[in-house]
Amino acid sequence: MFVGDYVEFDKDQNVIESVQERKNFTIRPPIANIDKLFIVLAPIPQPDFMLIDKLLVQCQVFNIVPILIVNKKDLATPTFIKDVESQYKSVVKIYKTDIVDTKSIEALKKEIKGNLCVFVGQSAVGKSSLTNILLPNVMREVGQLSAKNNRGKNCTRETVIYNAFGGKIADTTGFSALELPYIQKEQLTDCYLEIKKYSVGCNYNTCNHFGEAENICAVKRAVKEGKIPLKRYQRYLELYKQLKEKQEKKYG
Ligand SMILES: Nc1nc2c(ncn2[C@@H]2O[C@H](COP(=O)(O)OP(=O)(O)O)[C@@H](O)[C@H]2O)c(=O)[nH]1
Ligand SMILES: [Mg+2]
Ligand SMILES: [Zn+2]
Repeated sequence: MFVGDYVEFDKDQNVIESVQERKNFTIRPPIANIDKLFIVLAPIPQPDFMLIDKLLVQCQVFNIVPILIVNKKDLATPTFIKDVESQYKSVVKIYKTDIVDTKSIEALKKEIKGNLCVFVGQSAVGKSSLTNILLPNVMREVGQLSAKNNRGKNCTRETVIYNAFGGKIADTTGFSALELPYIQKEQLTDCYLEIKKYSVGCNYNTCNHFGEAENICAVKRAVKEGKIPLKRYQRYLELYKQLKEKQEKKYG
């Protein structure tokens, strides 16, 4: 059983009779039937962009719509915002929020309607704070940034779903690391939408978009021309390598 499961419940016997088929589920955080993932990041703590990329891959694999929320915009420099936007604006809708400027959070309500939405992201980026503003009647525990290392501690211990704005919101335990879902390395291209877009121009459909020469690989050309963000491409290569090593270990 997962949080988010739809079940047949026998009220008289007080037992769950069956669990309906899941649209998707993730182990970390443990939750089923997610429609939208609200991926929260902030200038502090410093974003783990690899984590964000992995979450975006997870969304593609599990058929979840990702939404990127740049929280603590009150603390963000224009350079920071530009960096995030230049990396992600072509693949995911981005909202900029600040928990004091509650107007900035209004737009999220429309995204929630009709969907089970889950806040994810590093500890202390403001997931619980955002949930508290959206759900003023259920206060969630808000953590403090640790002054020592600016990393924040993990305050939210369980996953709970709330009804709101014609949809559902779940606040989860934060996490700092994420295993990629089990996919073949070849599938990774499809999960990086901007790479997928340009890969149709590669000369061979077996192109892996790293070892090939630029005149053969349209992805490499697009990176060179700045059409694919370099940092995203570099993390794609890193993930590709990780998946390759995993597969070789398995079938070694
Ligand atoms: N300046 C600023 N601080 C925020 C904002 N959102 C959250 N915080 C602070 O960041 C810290 C961590 O927030 P919390 O909601 O517990 O993060 P979570 O671990 O992601 O649930 C708390 O001290 C919040 O008050 C924001 O928009 N601006
Ligand atoms: Mg929290
Ligand atoms: Zn290629």
